[in-house]
Amino acid sequence: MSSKQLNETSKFLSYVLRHEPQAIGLQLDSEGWADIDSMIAGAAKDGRILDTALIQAVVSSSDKKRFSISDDGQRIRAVQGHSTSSVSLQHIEKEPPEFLYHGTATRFLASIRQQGLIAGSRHHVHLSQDRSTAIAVGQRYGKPVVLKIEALRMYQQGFKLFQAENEVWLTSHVPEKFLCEI
Ligand code: HQG
Repeated sequence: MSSKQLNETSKFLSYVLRHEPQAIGLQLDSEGWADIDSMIAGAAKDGRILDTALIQAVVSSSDKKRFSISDDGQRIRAVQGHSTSSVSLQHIEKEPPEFLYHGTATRFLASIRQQGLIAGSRHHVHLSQDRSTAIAVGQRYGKPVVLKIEALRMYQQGFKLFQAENEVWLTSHVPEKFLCEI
């Protein structure tokens, strides 16, 4: 299995498990789970040949632990990052550390100063525990900039914060007043 094949398959799994399951006629339950055999069959109709060994290799090699497989080995899901309305994953609510970080591109800063951080097409705003992850995230959209968020203060004021299985922090909205170093 080449790293190119793993990477392309990972992008395909993100696409169908987070965003467009209907593209291959796949059903996700409200917790995001899909039957692996149905996913393989749906992908095959679309001309994409998957097998369980390839899927398992993608799951175990994912740098960000994007996916998980059920204990019985029958089902797969993306652990966060969804935009599809068919899923409403119940993430664990947690007290965050004092600060969390969000990586974005400089061209979004004016709008972020107006509106705070909004989820856009995804279900949540994504935050990370360290600056280096945030820089990598921001780089995808242009010149990266890292925003520091007063996460604990948000939590103490009643905002809900969640941590996904892969340790990415999630929240609905970060009002501008909780952004520092912006
Ligand atoms: C920006 C990747 C204008 C926001 C990463 C971001 C992450 C605003 C973009 C995960 C804004 C949304 C998610 C506002 C936020 N005005 N722009 N008010 N508020 N934005 O891709 O956080 O590799 O939906 O800063 O690692 O970049 O896919 O979110 O630039 O964890 O597993 O709007 O995706 O994970 O972009 O990335 P995205 P994100 P994977």
